[in-house]
Amino acid sequence: MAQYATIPFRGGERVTPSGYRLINRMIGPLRPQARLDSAALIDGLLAPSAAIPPKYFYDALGCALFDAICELPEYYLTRTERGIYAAHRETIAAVVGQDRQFIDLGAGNCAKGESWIAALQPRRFIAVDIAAAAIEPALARLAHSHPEVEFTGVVTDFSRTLDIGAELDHGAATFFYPGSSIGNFAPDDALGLLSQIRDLCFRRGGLLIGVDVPKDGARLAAAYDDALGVTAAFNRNVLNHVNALLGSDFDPAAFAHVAFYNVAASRVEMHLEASRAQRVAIAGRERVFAAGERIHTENSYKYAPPEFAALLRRAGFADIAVWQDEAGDFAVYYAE
Ligand code: AVJ
Repeated sequence: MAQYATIPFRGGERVTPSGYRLINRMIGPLRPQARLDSAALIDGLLAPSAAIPPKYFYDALGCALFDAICELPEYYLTRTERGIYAAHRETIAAVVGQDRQFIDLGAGNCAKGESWIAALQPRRFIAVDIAAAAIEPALARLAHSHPEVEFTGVVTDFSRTLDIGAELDHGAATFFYPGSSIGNFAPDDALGLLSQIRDLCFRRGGLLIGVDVPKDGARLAAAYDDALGVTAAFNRNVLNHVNALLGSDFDPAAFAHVAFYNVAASRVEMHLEASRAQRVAIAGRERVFAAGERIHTENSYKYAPPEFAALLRRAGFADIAVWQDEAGDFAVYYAE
């Protein structure tokens, strides 16, 4: 059974100007499974081809570095998606519908979700993220500037299961999954997550999702290996986070950032490459890295619109609308 620890956050219970009682709250972590998770993390590090799941990027510094990545000239994703929303705000809002519960998946700083509040007028805003440190201050800010909306923060790792059903009410729901975060899942796992979202939409509702599109490999590589080295720092910082979680002694400076577009798999891959041979102590074991050996830290899958629409249909969605920027660099879908 899910365990719930309810942490009150700024706002608590309050009465809105129009007399509604709203309860703002933080819930989670759902399914605390720290033991299971660190066992999987250790297995991944000790495996012949070492890997770290990308969810470990997002400690406090990782969240700050990701926010910086979104401002980089090379990282076209965030600003292109924002441009699509700005250009089609009214049309999208008419298709999505107002007065719903709005579930912001992987909400982070909630900036993209907040940009929809005025147009969609959600009754409830539920921010779901693995990083409490990111959503808690964001929700405190939003609760202050949007007194008519009830805010809930749910801290959970939905990379395996999206078990947020208990936090939803019976009204129609709009799921929001922006930023091409779905790209972190291999296609089969993406289908699994989309199917779970589809199951939670059964009482009327839909999914508004932003997904990156395959393009020139050099542009993609630059987006994930910027001139300032912010993405390199973001990638290396995962080792600081792992050290904090496991007590391991990775030296982030001894690993180089590697990012490239794997055309055959239609994904950008990020790796950390050992600059020299080294030994790392991990949970009472020793992992020897040869010079040039890599730790795989992220896949970021890209989908052409017909492919992604087909994936949505396989997940059980029927009506699918797509909006793109003029260059076709990014795509936004609403699926019911
Ligand atoms: C948050 C997973 C969408 O894959 O583009 C950014 C993460 N990694 N730069 C992405 C990321 C390197 C980002 N997602």
